[in-house]
Amino acid sequence: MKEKYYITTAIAYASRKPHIGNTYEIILTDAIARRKRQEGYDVFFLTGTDEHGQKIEEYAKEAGIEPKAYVDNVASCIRSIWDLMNTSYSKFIRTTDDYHEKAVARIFERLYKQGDIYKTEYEGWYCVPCESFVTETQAVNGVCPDCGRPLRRAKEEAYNFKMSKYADRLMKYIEDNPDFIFPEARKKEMVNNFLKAGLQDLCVSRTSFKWGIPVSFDPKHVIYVWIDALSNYITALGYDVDEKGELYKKYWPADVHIIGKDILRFHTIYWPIILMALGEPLPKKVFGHPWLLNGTDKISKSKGNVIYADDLVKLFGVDAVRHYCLAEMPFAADGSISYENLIARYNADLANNLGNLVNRTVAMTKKYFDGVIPAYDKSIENDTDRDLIAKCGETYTKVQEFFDTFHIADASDEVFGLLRRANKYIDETTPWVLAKDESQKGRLGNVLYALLETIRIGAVLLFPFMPQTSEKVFSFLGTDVTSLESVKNFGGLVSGNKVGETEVLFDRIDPEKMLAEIAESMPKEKTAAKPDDANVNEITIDDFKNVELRCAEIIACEPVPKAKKLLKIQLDLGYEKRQVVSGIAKFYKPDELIGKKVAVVANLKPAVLCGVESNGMILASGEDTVRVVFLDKDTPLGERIR
Ligand code: ME8
Repeated sequence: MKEKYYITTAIAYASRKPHIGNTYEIILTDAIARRKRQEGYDVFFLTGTDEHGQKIEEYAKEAGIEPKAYVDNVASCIRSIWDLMNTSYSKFIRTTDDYHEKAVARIFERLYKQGDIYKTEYEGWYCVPCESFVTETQAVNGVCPDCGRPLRRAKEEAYNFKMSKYADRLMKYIEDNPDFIFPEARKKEMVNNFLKAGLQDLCVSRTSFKWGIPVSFDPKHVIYVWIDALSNYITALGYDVDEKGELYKKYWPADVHIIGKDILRFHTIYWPIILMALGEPLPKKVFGHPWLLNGTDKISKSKGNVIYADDLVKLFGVDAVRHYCLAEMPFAADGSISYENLIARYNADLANNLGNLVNRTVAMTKKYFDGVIPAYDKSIENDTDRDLIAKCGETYTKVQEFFDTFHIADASDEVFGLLRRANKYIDETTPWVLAKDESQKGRLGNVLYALLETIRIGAVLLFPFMPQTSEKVFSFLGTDVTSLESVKNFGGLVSGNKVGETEVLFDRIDPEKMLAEIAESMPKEKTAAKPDDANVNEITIDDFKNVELRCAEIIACEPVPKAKKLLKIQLDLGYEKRQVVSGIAKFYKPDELIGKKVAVVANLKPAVLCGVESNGMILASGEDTVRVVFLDKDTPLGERIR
C-alpha cells in the first residue's frame, strides 16, 4: 500500500483578491505535492478560504452586500486563481461550509465542557485587522506588534482558552521533534518570544461582531476566527468530536503545514495546543516560508504595488510564473519579484537554456535520423558522454535531497544546471560536424541519444515546477516513460521510437518592448489641474507666519451623531490636549486615524459645528476625495511646521 502524505496551505482570507505573494504559497505547495506523488505517495493536498471575522463583515458592509454574498465572490475568485495556476489540490475547503461550521461549534463545546475553555471578562487592546487581543506589554505605542496598525481598546465578556496548561507539553514536543518547526531561526523565535516568555491564555470568542460561528451554548458570542480557521485542517478530513471520518483516520496527522512566516505563532503554538486538548496527534512539520516582496517592499494595497498572478500569466504564461516564484524564493530569506527580473529569468532559463536545448535537439534528431531516436552504443562512449551522464545522476540525487528538506529553489537550480550542462555538451560534441562524416554516425547517435535522454530526465524532474511544459516536452520526445523511477538511472528513453511534433516552448521576450507595454498599462498617477495663475492669491512670508501649524497626534476619534460628514477628534499637542471637528468621516474610519500624527492649524478661532466645539483644523487635500496630510511618526508633538 502507498504511504500517505497530507499537505496543506494556509487558507486565504476571503477578504480580497489574493496577490502574487499569497499565490506563491499554493504554487510552492503544489510543487511539493506533485513531487510527492511522483515519489509514489498517496497525497492529500488541502487548500481553501478563511471566510469569517470582523474585517470581512466590514468589507461586506462597505460593499453593501451580505457577508455570505461577499465571501462567495472572493472565494470563487481565489479558487479560479488557484485553478489558473494549475494547482492540483485534492480539496478546497471554505470555513462557511456547513460541515465545517458544525464541527467547529462542537469542538468549542467539547473544550468548554472539559474545562479548557472558561468564561471571563476581557479588557485591553484589540487589533481589528489581525482580529487578536494584544497584551499591555506587546502594545508598544498603541500599535499592533504583528501588523503595526493602531490598536483599539476593547471590553467584553469572553471565553478564554487555558493555553498555559499545555505550555510544558508543547515545549517538550518541540524539543523531541527538532524538525517540527522550520526554518530553524523561526523555531527559535517561537520558543523564545512565546513559550519561554510565558504563554498567556487566549481569548477565543468575540461579541463585538456577528460574522462567525456562534458558540452553541452562548450564541451572542462567535468563535475566534483562528480556532475556526485552524480547525479546517481536520474538519476537511471529516473530523468531528464524536466521529472521526475515514479520511481523517487515513491522513491525519498532517505531514506538513505550509504557511507564511507571519502566521507561525498560530500554527506552532495555538494549533498544537488545541490538538493536545482534543487528544489528537500533532502535525509532523510546519514550514514557515518567507515572503515575496515587490522589489524590496512589502506587497500591499496601501503601497499601490500589488501584483496579481492572472496579470502575470497574461504576459508570461502559467508555467513561467510558477517557475519564477519557485526558482526565485529562497528557503528562509524573503524573495523578490519585479518585471525586470521576471523577464530576465524567463529569457535566460526558459527561452535560452530549456527552450533552445529542446528545440535544437529534436530538430537535429529529425534532420540526422529522420526523427528516430538513435541507439546508445556504450562501446563508443567517451569522457564527455560519461561526464554528462554522471551529471544526470548527481542532479537526480541532489533534487531528491533538496525536496526532502523543502529547499525548492535549490532543486530548481539543480535541474537548470543540468540543462546548462547539456547545452555545453552540444558545443563540446558539435553534432553538425559529426553529421558531415558518415564514419561518425555512431558517435552522432550517442550524442543525440544522450541529449534526448538528458532532456527527458530534466523534464521529469521539472514536472512539479512546470507540469504543462514537461508534458509538452514528453510529447516532443514522443515518450511515455515519465516516472520518477525511470530517471534514477540514465537510459530510460526507448531507442527506435520517433520524436513528435515540436513548437516553440518559450518565445524570447524583448525586455524594452515589454517593459514599455507594462508601463503603458499601469494606472497613471493622477495630477491635479494646473492652477489658474489669475486666481493665485500671493501672500507674504509674514502672512504665512501668522498661520500656526503644529504636529498633533490623534488619540481618540468618533463620529458626530447626526452629522454624516463629521468626526470628533481628540488631539494631543504634547503641551495640551484639544478637540477638533473635521469633515472627513466619509473617507476615514475612526480606528484608522488613532495613533496618526497630523498637521493642525493651532491658532484658528474656535467654532461650533453641529453643536460640537472645534479648536483648530486638520490639514487635508482634495475635494471629491479627501486625504489627510499625515506626518512622520517621529515628528515631535507640538512642533511648529514652517
Ligand atoms: O493569513 N509572500 O490568510 P492570508 C508570501 N487566513 N506569502 C504571503 C505573502 C507574501 N508577500 N503575503 C501573505 C491568513 N502570504 C489566514 C490563514 S490558516 C488556518 C489561516 C501568505 O490570506 C500568508 O503568510 O492573509 C499566509 O500563509 C497565506 O499567504 C494566506 O494569507
